[in-house]
Amino acid sequence: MKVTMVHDQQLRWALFFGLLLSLGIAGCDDESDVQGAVDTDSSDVSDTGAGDAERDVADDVDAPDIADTPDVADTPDVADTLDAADTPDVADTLDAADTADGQDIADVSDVSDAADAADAADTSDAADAADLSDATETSDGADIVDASDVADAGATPLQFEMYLDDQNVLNMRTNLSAFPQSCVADTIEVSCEDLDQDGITDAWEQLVLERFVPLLRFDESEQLINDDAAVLHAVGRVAPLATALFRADVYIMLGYSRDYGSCLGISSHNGDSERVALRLVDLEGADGRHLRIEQAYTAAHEGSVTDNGVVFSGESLSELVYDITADVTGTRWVVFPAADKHATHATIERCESVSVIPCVDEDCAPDGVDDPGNYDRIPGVVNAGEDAHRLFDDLTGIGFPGDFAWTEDEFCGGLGGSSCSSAVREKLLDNPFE
Ligand SMILES: [Ca+2]
Ligand SMILES: [Ca+2]
Ligand SMILES: [Ca+2]
Ligand SMILES: [Ca+2]
Repeated sequence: MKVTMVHDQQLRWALFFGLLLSLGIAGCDDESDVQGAVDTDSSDVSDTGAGDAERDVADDVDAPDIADTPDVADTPDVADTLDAADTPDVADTLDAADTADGQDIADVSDVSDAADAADAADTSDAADAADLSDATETSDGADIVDASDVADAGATPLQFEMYLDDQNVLNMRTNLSAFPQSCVADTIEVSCEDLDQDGITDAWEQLVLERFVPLLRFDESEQLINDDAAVLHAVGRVAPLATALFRADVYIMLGYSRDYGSCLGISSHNGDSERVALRLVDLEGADGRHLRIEQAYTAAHEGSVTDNGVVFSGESLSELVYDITADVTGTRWVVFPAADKHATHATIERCESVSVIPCVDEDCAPDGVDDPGNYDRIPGVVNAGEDAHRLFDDLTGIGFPGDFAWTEDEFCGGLGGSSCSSAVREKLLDNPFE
């Protein structure tokens, strides 16, 4: 199928560039034309799909939902509405609106407020875990209102904090251990289950996915912005590494219902599986409670001759872009998907410097618009688990009916068809750091 598709695309491009040449437009050598034309998202499709159904067993087990139960009795959640407009540490001011909470006002180090603020922005299940941090006001012993969270009593609320260190690298601190035994011993108010059986707590995996999934800052010409039918959702995988220091690799497939193509849509296709990946390290060597980005990968035309994927590590990590205002969690990684094609770039400069050749060039970031915030998206993200023990496979629930996380079939963005994009599983399994 790949061969057929490439031929089709080459034919289309040949026709297209024949048109360009006939119009007297020069400056592109044939080789790069073809390179640009071969859509990199194409995938080998050899899987018949057999066996997928039986592996769907875990689909209904949505681990982080377990955390929902205590939330029901968590009446002070109402205060989250007030926290919604907050950037993290400013949130304490809003605690003043939490009537009995006056003593919190001066507490500028209240980590849990960052978590409260996060609740408003979250749409996915991990947010429910974060909701538990409503009870974390226990860190402010004087917090009377949150004492009403007695329904949650007996366990320690989940806490986390995202921040940049002095080298402009993103860190996360949390009281949730990556290891189930510690999770249980610490009586953190989340499920300590490890249903994908990789040795680390699934709630920790979900927390990591939710907080490290990047904000996507789109170009002003990006078609999905005004496409009501567009679906954007991420599928992730978190896998621990066996190293002296605690490390984990985070794979995040950025799923789009469509690649709109470049040059009048000539290379468009259903389904667009892009991705980023991170290697996180616990510099304290402990158990994932103080994570720092050690390496980052942004994929662009992955696996093609025009592969512009970049691995950032060491000093180059400081190139990564963050936003401390667009997201109420405080600090979030920002990447720049190329207009309509969605190749993911770490910086605007890297995107715009891909090429100056028409139809191969790429454009990023909203320029000259009145409402740049309208071009920001933070995708929801589900944890696919591990191949041998899948947590999420059928992607219908996130807007991609007919697509699966773990199949070898190509990803068609819920729209069906053929000549779509690389299988999601490739994005979850291929390690860009090794
Ligand atoms: Ca796990
Ligand atoms: Ca995992
Ligand atoms: Ca694409
Ligand atoms: Ca732009």
